[in-house]
Amino acid sequence: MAEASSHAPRLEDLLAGLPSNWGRWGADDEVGSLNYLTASEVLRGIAAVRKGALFTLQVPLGDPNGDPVWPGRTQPTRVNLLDKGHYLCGKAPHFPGDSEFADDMIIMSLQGSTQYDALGHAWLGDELWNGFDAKTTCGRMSKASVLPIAERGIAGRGVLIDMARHRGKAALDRGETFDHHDLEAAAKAQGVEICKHDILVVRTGWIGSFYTKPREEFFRDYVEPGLTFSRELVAWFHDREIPNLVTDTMANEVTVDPESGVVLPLHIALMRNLGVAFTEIASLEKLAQDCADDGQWTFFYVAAPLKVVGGTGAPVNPLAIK
Ligand code: UVW
Repeated sequence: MAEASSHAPRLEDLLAGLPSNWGRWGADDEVGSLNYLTASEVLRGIAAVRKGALFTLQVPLGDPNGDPVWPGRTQPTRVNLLDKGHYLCGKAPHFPGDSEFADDMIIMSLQGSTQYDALGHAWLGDELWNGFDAKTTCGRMSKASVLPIAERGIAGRGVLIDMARHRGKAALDRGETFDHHDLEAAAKAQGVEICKHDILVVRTGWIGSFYTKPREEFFRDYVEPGLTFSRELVAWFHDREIPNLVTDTMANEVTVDPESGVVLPLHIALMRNLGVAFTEIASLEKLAQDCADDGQWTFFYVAAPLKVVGGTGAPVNPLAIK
C-alpha cells in the first residue's frame, strides 16, 4: 500500500479551522452524525419506498475464493466444527431422536467484510471523536466503539450516486478521485438531489471489480479510487449534515490524497471531526443496475452492525428498500 510522502503536511495543519461536531450532541456522545437521523428522517426514508424491492449490500463473507479485504488484514477464515463427516466417523454428539447438526466458526478482522467503522477507529494526536482520549482504545475501545452505533441502528433515506456510470466506466481506475462537485454533477445527471440528512451511498465499481479481475492485479500496489480531500468538501459534508457515507471501496476515500500526499485524511476530517459514520466494502452492483433501470436513485436504507463490545468496527448487511 502506498505510504504518505515525507513532504506531506501534518494533518493537524491541513485541517486547521475546519468544522467539527465535537460537543454538538453532548460530551458523552458516541454516534456522532447518526444523531441527524431522527424519527422524521426514518419516515422520510420509508416514504422513498415505491415497489417493495429489497437489495442486500453486504459482500459474501468467507468466500473460499477470497474476500475483498484491505492488504495486511487477514482473510476471514470459516471453519467447520461439526458436519456429516463427524457423524460418519462417530465423532459427533448423539441426541435422542437422532437429529444431526452442523456448526462452524469464523476468524476475521472486524473490518474484513462490509462493515461499520467505530467513530474511534481513526484518530489524530491523543484524541478521537468528541475529544475522547486515544488511550481509551487500549485493550478494547471503551469510548466511541462500534457498540453504540450497533445499539442505535441506522435508518433513513439513502441516495445512490453512481460515479462509475456517470464517468462511463465499469469501475473507476486505481487512484481516480472525485469530490462534492462531481457528486452534485452525477446527481444532476441522474435526476436526483442529495438532500440534507441523506445517507450518501457512492458506487465506484471498485469492489465489483474484485470479482472480475485477477486477484494479483486487483491487489497490486494497492491504491483505491475515491473521494478526495478539500476544505470545501469537508464544509459540504458539514452543511449537508450527511450522517453516513457508504461506498463500495475498503476505505471510503482515495488511498493517498494526490494534492497533499496524506494517507486517508477523510477518516480524520469526516469521521473523527464531524462524526460521519463510515460504511465500507458495500456491494452496490445490483442496486445500481436497478436504479439505472427504473430511474429511482433513492430508497429506505436500514442497517445495524453486530454488537461487538469494544469493537473498532463490525460486519453488517445493510438493506436498501426501493
Ligand atoms: C482502513 O483503516 C485502511 O480502512 P477502514 O476504514 O476500512 O478500517
